[in-house]
Amino acid sequence: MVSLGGLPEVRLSFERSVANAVSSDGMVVAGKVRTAGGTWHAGRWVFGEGWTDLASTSPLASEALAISANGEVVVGNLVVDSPDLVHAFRWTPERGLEDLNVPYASLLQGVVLQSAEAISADGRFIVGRALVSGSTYQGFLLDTGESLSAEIRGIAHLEGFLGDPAALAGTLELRHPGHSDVIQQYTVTFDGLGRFDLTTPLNGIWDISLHVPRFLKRTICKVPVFGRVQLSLSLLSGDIDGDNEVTLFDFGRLVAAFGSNPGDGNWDAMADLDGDQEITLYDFALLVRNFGRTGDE
Ligand SMILES: [Ca+2]
Ligand SMILES: [Ca+2]
Repeated sequence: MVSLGGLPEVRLSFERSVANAVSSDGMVVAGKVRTAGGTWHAGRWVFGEGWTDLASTSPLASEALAISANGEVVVGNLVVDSPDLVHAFRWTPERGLEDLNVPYASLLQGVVLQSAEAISADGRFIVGRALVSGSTYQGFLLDTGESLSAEIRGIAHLEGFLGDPAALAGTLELRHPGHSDVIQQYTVTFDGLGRFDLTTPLNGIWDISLHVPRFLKRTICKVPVFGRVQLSLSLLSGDIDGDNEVTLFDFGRLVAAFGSNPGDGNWDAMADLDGDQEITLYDFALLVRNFGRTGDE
């Protein structure tokens, strides 16, 4: 449990903050903070940084009620100096605090967006309370038409591999859960520790597969890809011919290249399973360990 405190300059207030919503990784919170002037303002709390007053330019009250999965879009309501009394707002790091009635005025026609109460994980859809024709309150669903990208960060544990993972390239596939059709494919490169990082506009629940030459494919099912996702994948070695099984065909290629070094006529880089630039008994041992195995679908 973490106590979220309040604004650093407001230490003596009995009520200092209220938290209403949290990002998918738990690192960013939206809510309200008591200001030095005693007003509640919409606030955004970031782990390790504390609260920021999102409405510091206004003397009037506001409150953040919802946040996108990546913590970058905050919505809520703010008191306005007009007969409408209160308006829905959106805050982003790039655009700051915006009254939602302004950028989407052409979609509203007699409707005043008074409070934004929830936002979809990808930041595209906002719902809340609207005042319609000045007479009734109704829920609203606003399609902003703008989705946030999601970030997939991962680490590939490459069994028995002693070479530099940065010299390898892998293929990462997104498929709908339980389906075989690949919806999107990305080439991933690794750092020296096998870490990779990519962004995708395809927010959703995905089966994610990683294939790296020499290794059996690894799939993680039903990964919620919103905001920032962290994956850890252990890849088993031995698939020299790339058919996602370790069989006699892989064994045959290893035997044909046995004892070779780069530059030799029978050198086969794929058979160098441990990546030490020689085809030796160590490569053979990796193949034997996984003989008969099949990679994930
Ligand atoms: Ca194979
Ligand atoms: Ca080797």
